[in-house]
Amino acid sequence: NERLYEFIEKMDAPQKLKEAMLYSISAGGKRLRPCLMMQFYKVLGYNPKEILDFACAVEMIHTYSLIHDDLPCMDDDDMRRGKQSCHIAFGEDIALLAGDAMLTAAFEIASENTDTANAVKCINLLAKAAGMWGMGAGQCLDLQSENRQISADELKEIHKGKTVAMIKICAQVACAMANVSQDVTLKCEKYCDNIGLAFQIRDDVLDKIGDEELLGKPINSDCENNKNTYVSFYGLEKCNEYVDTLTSGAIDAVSDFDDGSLSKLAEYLAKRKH
Ligand code: GRG
Repeated sequence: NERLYEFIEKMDAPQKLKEAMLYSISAGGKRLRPCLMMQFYKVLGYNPKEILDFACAVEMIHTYSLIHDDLPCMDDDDMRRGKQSCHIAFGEDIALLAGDAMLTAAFEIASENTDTANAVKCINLLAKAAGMWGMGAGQCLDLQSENRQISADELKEIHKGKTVAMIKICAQVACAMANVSQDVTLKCEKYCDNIGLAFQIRDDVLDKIGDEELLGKPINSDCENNKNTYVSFYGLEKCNEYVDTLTSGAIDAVSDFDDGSLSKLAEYLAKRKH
């Protein structure tokens, strides 16, 4: 948190834009992605502080995506994490720019103090995960799927981009920076594929039966927006089973080298309430 706030505060940017960025970055996010990236690096035997700037970059990209996702032309959500969405608090124009600024700042911080070939590779991987090989493509597919029936494969493709890519990048950066073998990288990626999909399914479950106060937003919004969700596809019971199967698969994937923290995190996410 300190590094994120310090980086934004010292920017030579218009005050309003900085306020909007700080508002969203400090609005109570769980910090799952940066924690996951740093934890992977630690499990692989390194000091997590060494990749703090990459961890901040991934959180900035995540925050940008949420600011833009809430805009009227996207999901049109007034509330996020129990507070007004960025565009409600600052206006659509400033929110759009705050999102843009956060995305570009992510690449600024990722390239700060990084001059190794591995670091350059990580910046490339981050760009791919955020853009057309990942989240950006998933968001577009999601928009195009509204108000029509899609297949199970299409649903998975949407979330592979929208949600899983930004979780998987955490493993990819940690593995690249730790210089581990292809075998270990694949195992870490499998862990992320599994917890990433489980995370989305749990998100859909919480949108149906979650506690609005804990979630900080109204439930049933997917249904009201005519969205295809895992719950509308498979029903609650099957979704819970699917989350458990994916969680076990994640834990198995990293069992050779996990110190227990990765399995604990996977189990926590499967039962999360917000
Ligand atoms: C076209 C390049 C391009 C980008 C589009 C708007 C957008 C960018 C992407 C939206 C992606 C999106 C909203 C994915 C949802 C992922 C998800 C389940 C987010 C919730 O994550 P949490 O629970 O959030 O970790 P907190 O609040 O804890 O930070």
